[in-house]
Amino acid sequence: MATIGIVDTTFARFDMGSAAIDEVKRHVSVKIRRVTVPGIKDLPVAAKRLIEDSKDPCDLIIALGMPGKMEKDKMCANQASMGLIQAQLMTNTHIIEVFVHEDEAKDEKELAFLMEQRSREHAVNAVKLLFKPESLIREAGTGQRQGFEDVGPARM
Ligand code: RDL
Ligand code: RDL
Ligand code: RDL
Repeated sequence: MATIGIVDTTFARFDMGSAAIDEVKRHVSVKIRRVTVPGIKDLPVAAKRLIEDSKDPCDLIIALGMPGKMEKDKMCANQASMGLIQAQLMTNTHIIEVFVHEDEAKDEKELAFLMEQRSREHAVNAVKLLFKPESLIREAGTGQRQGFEDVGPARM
C-alpha cells in the first residue's frame, strides 16, 4: 500500500492538513502519515524525513501552509518554497506545495473557504500524480487553478 505524507503548520489559520487527509481518503485507500510543524520554513525537513524514513517511507508528500500578509512573510514563503523544491530534488519525490497567502482572500470567511478548497483540490492532484498520471495529461493546458475558479484555456 502506498503511503502519503501530510505536513502542515500551526501558523496557518485553517486546519489544511485535515482537509487534505479527508479528501485523499475519499479517492484512495492509502496509509497516511502526518507531521505538524510551527511554520512553513519547517516544512522541507519534515517532508524529507517522511520520504527518507527507513521503516515507512512516503511515496508523495502534501505540504500545506499559510504565508502571512507582511513583506517578511512573503520572503519566508519564497525561502520555504525553495526548501521544498530542494527536498524534492534531493529525494526524487513529489512534494505538492499547498500555500494560501493570507492576503489572497478579502475576509476571514473567504480565507477559510480558500484554504479548505485549495487543500482539497491539491489533494486530488496528489492522488492523480501517484495513481492516475494519465488523467493529468488529459488536463494539460486547461487553465486549472486550486481554490478559486479555474481560468480555462486561452482562445484565439
Ligand atoms: O523555525 C521556526 C520559524 O522560523 C518557522 O516556523 C517560520 O516558518 C515561521 N514564520 C515566520 O517566521 C514568518 O516570518 C512563518 C511565517 N512568517 C509565515 O508567514 N508563515 C508561516 N511561518 O507558516
Ligand atoms: O506543488 C503544487 C503547486 O504549488 C505548484 O504546482 C505550483 O507551481 C502552482 N503555481 C502556484 O502556486 C503559483 O502561485 C503556479 C503558478 N503560481 C504559476 O504562475 N504558474 C504555474 N503554477 O504553472
Ligand atoms: O490567478 C489568481 C491566483 O491563481 C494566483 O494569484 C496564484 O498565484 C495564487 N496561488 C498562490 O499564491 C499559491 O501560493 C495559487 C497557488 N499557490 C496554487 O497552488 N494554486 C492556485 N493559485 O491556483
